[in-house]
Amino acid sequence: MPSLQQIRTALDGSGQAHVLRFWPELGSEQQEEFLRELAQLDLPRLEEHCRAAAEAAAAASCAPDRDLEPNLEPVPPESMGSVRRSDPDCLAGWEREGFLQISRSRVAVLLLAGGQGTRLGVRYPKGMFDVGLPSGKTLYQIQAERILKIQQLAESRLGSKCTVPWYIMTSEFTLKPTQTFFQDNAHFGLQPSNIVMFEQRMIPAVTFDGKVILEGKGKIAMAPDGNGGLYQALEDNGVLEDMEARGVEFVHVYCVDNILVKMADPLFVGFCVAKGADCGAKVVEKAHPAEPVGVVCRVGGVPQVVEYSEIRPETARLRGSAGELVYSAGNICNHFFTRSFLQDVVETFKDQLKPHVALKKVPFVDSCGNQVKPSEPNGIKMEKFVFDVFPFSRRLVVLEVQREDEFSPLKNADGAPSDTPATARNALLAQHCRWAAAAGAALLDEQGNSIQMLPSSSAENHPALKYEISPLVSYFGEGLELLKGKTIRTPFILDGAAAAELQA
Ligand code: UD2
Repeated sequence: MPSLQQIRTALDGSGQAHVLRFWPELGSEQQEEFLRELAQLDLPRLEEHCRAAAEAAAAASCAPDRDLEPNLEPVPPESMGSVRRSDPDCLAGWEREGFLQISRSRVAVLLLAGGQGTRLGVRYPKGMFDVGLPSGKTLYQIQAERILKIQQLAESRLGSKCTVPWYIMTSEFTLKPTQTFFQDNAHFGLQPSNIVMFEQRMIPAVTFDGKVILEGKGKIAMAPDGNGGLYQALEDNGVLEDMEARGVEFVHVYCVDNILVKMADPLFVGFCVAKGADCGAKVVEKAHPAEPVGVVCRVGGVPQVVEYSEIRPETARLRGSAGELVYSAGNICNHFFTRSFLQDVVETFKDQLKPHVALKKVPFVDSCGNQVKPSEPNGIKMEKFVFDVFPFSRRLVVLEVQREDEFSPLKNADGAPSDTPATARNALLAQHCRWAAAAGAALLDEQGNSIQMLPSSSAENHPALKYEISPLVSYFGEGLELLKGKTIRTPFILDGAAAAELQA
């Protein structure tokens, strides 16, 4: 670890001497802790980071990139697949391919869970959030159980025991609580050795004039380096070597907050493998032009995602002759990568990823040592995005899936108009009712009235349904023959015990 003197010299040399302004006021324990934090900074590159942040913020002022828009085109049809428009044989073929790869233990899932969940407003990792399902399951538990189930399905289809390792990228904010939560819950039945948690880097927030922000007298305002920090984190933590040792060839990367995420989705994996792709993205048709999802498209002929914060509203609103949005391929942060592509990114491309600028309200201590909570943005956070490697892909494919089956993210606290605990919960419960109805069950609400579920019924039609199917019973609606001809009154949880009772 560098000494205080070495750190002081480096800070002085990069125009950041103010960072140690309150050093003499700190107690010895605080000094020790601060020193440890400072030692983790990338001091040789600090000056460049601060200057780049200030310049990028000044240039962009968060306005969209003017050069981007004239070169924008939708994804060409030959790179697209669609669950809705493909014939059942074709879908079954992709799914078979995916199951084959899973059964050979060649597929891993990788969770991006380093975010701070600021919009949701909780002080613990989002994966630990309980959206209020009848079972009380958290997002982490649902995801763990889907892994258990997909392993089991692949085993029973192909007769070979297999593992889907779960890689979880955390940050300084989320690593410890996530580890403790998994331990306290016996890893939700998964083998602890098949869960690999690793940490992404943190970088300092900077003022508009390029100064590192002090959050406390002995604390720098640090933030994770964005979900595109993944590639540096893969290298820092030897994750690709771990994948290679396990024989993993394909990685399904996803974000923590989509309650409907299909872990290691055999159809998506099989689609990407069958198309010989090195990168894949799942999309849903955008709900409306301002929906906060990136748009998968091409820029100057190269595949890319243009993030919702960076597309001009007038471009997002463009419509084709039939009234459809021209840029409708809404990114749901569900990606496929081959391990060899990730290896190329880590070895060759990752330093070419350009950070994106976000202007944020960052609490700080002023020069007199007073704590200030700004009401206007005062700081710059630089983030890399996970999909910014798409331009390096040799073959990127895009699979459009059905929103009501696969996408309901938890972003905001209850009370917000969208993407809340209530909308996530209702989306899952409505899906489970559709599965039960499709399997031939008659459903009654709490008053005993019959519920009519159509294949297209959504949470909005039936907000109060409380019929939940454990992922340990069904991964995506399969295996529910036991419900045929049964009448079920909600609230009801179909778990292993209830399934055994129904079959008795
Ligand atoms: C993400 C996508 C957006 C759209 C939307 C759908 C990115 C950059 N944007 O936007 O295009 O697909 O999701 O829901 O992917 N995370 C980290 N480390 C970080 C920051 C974030 O691991 O430093 C994780 C975070 O925990 C979450 C995921 O990345 O699982 C997405 O982060 P977000 O919720 O901030 O992304 P959002 O909604 O702005």
